[in-house]
Amino acid sequence: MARLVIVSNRVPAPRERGNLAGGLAVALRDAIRGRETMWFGWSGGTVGGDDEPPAPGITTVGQLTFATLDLPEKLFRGYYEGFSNGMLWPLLHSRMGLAEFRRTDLEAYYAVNEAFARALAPLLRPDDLVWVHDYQLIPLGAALRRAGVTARIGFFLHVPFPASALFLALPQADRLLRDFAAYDLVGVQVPEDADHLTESLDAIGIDAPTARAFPIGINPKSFATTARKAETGSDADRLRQSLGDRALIIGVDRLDYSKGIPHRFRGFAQLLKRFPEHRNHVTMIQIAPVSRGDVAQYRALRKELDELAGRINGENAEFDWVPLRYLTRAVPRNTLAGFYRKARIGLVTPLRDGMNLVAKEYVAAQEPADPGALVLSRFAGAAIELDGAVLVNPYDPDETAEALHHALRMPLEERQERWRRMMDAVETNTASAWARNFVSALEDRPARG
Ligand code: GDG
Repeated sequence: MARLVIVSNRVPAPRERGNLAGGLAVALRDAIRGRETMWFGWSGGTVGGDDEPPAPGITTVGQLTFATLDLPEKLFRGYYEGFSNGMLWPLLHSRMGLAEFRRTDLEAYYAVNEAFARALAPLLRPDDLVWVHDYQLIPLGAALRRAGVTARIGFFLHVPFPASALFLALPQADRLLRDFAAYDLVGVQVPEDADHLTESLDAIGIDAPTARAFPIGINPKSFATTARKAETGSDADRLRQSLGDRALIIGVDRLDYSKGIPHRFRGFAQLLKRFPEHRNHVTMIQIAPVSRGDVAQYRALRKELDELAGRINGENAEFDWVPLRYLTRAVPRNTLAGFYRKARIGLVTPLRDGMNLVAKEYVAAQEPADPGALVLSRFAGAAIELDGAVLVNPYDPDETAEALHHALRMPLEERQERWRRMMDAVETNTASAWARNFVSALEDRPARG
């Protein structure tokens, strides 16, 4: 079996390496099992000055080798906070108004990708399968080719790809698009992203492999087990006691403007205003761990949410009922699973999202005999598979309020029927199926060497 080489901006932290606990690591666990694998990426550390980064640190745990690179502080800022998160993230989520372009950031982005390639190329063998992840590393494939790498290289974009009229507003968009031609396989979440990418490539006449949709998923069996166990845990117990017999609505997102959290809060406020029969009978909890707190747009969002949550509670609370509980801390994964299971409604309303795994986790966590309902944005990749959800346009708080009202009154039979349909999808497109399908599609590509 060919060796698998995974490249992502972040690699699992040393303490997670034994059991691969974090996001992408969980998804890749099955693809890695039984296969010699190297995982290459940024170490999480920076070094002073603008110098060439030191040689990668290499550690091996069983069949898995981690190779991680420290990055020069200044380059890192331009690459990560500047171009990746300050420019590409908003652009790829169709939020050009939030994007900030600086030529120096673009150059840092390319310089880091070149540094990654210089450090990685000597570690590669011609028959490796190299799998590059996400928008921080679009130019890596081309940089590896320049360094003489002939191995098969695939790229997967975890976030959406916008319509070409929007993408082509990016300064030097053609340079970035040309980089896709170095890959043997390009994967995106849903067919719409593939169409959009093709449209941009065609617009400037680039012959790159046709992008294909590989919808990412979770491991529903283990998540359901976690949720079932957590249901009797002390956190779920405290939550239950604090709610009394009120229905729970849950939202869980990194604190990110793509997730539509302010719109969601307004939708909840509209529910209380327009359908007052729910007042004092429903409580919403929003878990939104702070993310990218060094980027100005994220600080502004946090401030907006602080004010909005304060106002909604100020205007609606009773002396014995606080309608909205808002936490900017992360909660442990098993606690989260227990909370999903307790919630009558999962409220997932991104303005734009590649897939959205929270929607799938909420479904997997439900009790089959008495499942909750999912209210889901039609602009999440997950909406294509989860057609048993109540779909909303998240920009309209009234539509969200109406969907919540409908979901809160949904009869058991309808909830069961919708849940079964969603669970079938979650059980089909699992994390392991995603990884297996991508790796085997890459393996099917002819070698270049
Ligand atoms: C990107 C794309 C795509 C959240 N809060 C806590 C917590 N989480 C976990 C959730 C879920 C994960 O974080 C978030 O995943 P999403 O898919 O919802 O969103 P992004 O982080 O934006 O991910 C997205 C994904 O990549 C994969 O390709 O689906 O579209 O944007 O697993 O449960 N986990 C814990 N505590 C929290 O407070 N433990």
